[in-house]
Amino acid sequence: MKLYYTPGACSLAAHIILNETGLDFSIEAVDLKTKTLADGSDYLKINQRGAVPALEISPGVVITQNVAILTWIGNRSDIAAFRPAAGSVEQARLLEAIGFCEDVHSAFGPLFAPDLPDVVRERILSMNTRRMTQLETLLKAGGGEYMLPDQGFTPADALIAVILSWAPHVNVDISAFPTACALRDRVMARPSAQKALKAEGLI
Ligand SMILES: N[C@@H](CCC(=O)N[C@@H](CS)C(=O)NCC(=O)O)C(=O)O
Repeated sequence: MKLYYTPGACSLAAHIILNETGLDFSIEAVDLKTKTLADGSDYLKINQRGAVPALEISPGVVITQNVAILTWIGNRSDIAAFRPAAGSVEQARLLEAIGFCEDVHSAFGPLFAPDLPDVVRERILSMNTRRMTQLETLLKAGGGEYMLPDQGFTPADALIAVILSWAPHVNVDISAFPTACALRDRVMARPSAQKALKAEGLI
């Protein structure tokens, strides 16, 4: 199995979850600006949408989108919280949480664009505050430790932690959301996250 990633991008969540599972995998870096791999080859031939993560699950078979990749990895792990039974409420809750992470993702991702017009930035910042308020409310209601407190640590926690780690890089102050910040810090302190950060050259 090979994870296509860009250091610190949302692909870091799959990297953390792969480390949690102990499954065998390799990683390959993608330059998102040029859409190329380190050897200069064309990443668009691997994922025509040009985004990370992408996961090669067998030679020539690639899946994309965090929700599919995290689910696929979880289903191959022996961690119960990563692989709720098909059709169960727990599975629906996990997919719902990952979907909400993607809502938060879209309130941070566009802020990386260097040429974002002020009016658009203001719109996204306002959505960002709305999403962060929703996240903080959700976490507080559940005791604050995990996005899905009844299910424990899940891939949704890894994904939200990675997304929240972008805040300083896009000059967004999220200190008004202490429960979310604490979750981010707890996830990033896990050995699986530290190992992934090191492998991606971020620490
Ligand atoms: N919905 C996608 C989002 C993926 C995404 O936007 N990835 C970002 C990095 S965090 C990316 O590759 N952006 C560059 C691009 O889309 O060209 C998913 O869940 O995988």
